[in-house]
Amino acid sequence: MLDVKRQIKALPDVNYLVVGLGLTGYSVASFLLARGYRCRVQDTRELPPYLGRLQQHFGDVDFNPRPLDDALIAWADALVVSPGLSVHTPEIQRAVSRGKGILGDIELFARLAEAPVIAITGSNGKSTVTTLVGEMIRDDGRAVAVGGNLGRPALDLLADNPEFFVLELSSYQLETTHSLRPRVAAVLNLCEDHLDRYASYRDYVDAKLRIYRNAEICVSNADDPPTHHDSHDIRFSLDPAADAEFRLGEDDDGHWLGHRDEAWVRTDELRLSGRHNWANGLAAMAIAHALGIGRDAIVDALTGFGGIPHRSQFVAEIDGVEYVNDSKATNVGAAQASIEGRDRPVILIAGGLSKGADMTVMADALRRKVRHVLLFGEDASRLEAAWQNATVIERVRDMREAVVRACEIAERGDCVLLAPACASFDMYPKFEARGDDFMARVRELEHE
Ligand code: UMA
Ligand code: ADP
Repeated sequence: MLDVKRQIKALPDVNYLVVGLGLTGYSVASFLLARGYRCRVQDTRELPPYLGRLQQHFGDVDFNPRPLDDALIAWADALVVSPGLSVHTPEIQRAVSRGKGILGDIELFARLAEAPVIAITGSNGKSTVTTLVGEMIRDDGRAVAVGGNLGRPALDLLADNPEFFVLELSSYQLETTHSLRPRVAAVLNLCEDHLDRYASYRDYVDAKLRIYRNAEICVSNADDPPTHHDSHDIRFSLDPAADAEFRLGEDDDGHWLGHRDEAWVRTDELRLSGRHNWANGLAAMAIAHALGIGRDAIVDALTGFGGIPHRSQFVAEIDGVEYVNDSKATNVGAAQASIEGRDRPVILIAGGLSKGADMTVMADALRRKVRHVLLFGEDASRLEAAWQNATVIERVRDMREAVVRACEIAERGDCVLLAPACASFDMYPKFEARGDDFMARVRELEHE
């Protein structure tokens, strides 16, 4: 049994059915069981990833490896649904029609959190901006807990009792959240993603924009109007001429990121590469400034931050060819930004599950910057059809063949970039495993 000394605010004393036993389900079930709430757990999988660990901590857990049926729904007062499951499934809709509460881990967190919450969403850049804001707060000497869709699940952060919580939130998590009142809420950008789960792009955007409900301060992207909330938003922009509080500036020496006309940091002082990361830097500056974090801490964090693994991660330079792992570029917007961010001609490795997105929007970037595309994975033929007139396309079997072919094709001065524009689940358990595979294959080249 976990030792929970500090009693965090109480939740209603009702029957909780934890739906799904991945990382979120584990965090919710542990939280509830450790505090003595009545809790049952359901998952369609016989052996979901966190069952063993839950049993190890709590002994005889009431685990139900079967579909969400009427008996379970009848027992429950509230269903705490994992983000990987759509609330639009007939089973969950049956629970809704029976008056059961449907919530997610972020909803439980929102009811319990006592410190201000900074909530960050968007199609891309969430993890980078969330991590950067955490670093800025830390560099200002304040206690901060960072997590959500990235790293530690939100409920695990409560025990830290910090001065600020910084949460990365996905559209899935926002759908089941009602009580969040963020001190600052940010939507970084919007592009097509997760259309395998939403009936329309509008539904996906609406789920993201829920983050602004009851927020004290809203931060949006001046260059991406669908992210806007209202005229009181604090905005950031990559357009030097924009009327944005935090913006990119330009002078004879190059570019800078700053507040209105004040240059705070020159882009050549940043360790992060690519214009998309300038936008991420500006977003983090806007959020931290809104919280009252000092300029020195903001600038120190920006210049010290080397990025997160699997996001435009430099792997090696072999015979004048650079190899970059951007396995986290799992949608069209991310892959496009990743390609645009390279200053060399690109040999692109892409493919996987395209999640119903329109792949043709990337054709222009491919035409301008990509010499050759190596494609594999379940939706390779969809991508090939969308990109066939843009550049040279070649199909390969797997990552090993992709890296070997890329090495044969690449010329000194090129960049071999893994930016798949797709999810990895057709061939890997997660995007990190795909990135690790790429890096391992590149290391094999180094030893040849
Ligand atoms: N599943 C079943 N049967 C079940 C329950 C789940 O087959 O009964 C499947 C789901 O369909 C899904 C998988 O199990 O394919 C995992 O689902 P989950 O909800 O259990 O996932 P968690 O392990 O809890 O991880 C989730 C987030 N995953 C998703 O939203 C899909 C993680 O984000 C997040 O880090 C974690 O909670 C902690 O908050 C990952 C992600 O891919 C990185 N997020 C998407 C993204 O960033 O684009 C939204
Ligand atoms: P998320 O958590 O939203 O997936 P990450 O910070 O992990 O975002 O970045 C994932 C990938 O998205 C990066 O590797 C890069 O390819 C792309 N990306 C990052 N920031 C941006 C941005 N501001 N605009 C477009 N694409 C971006």
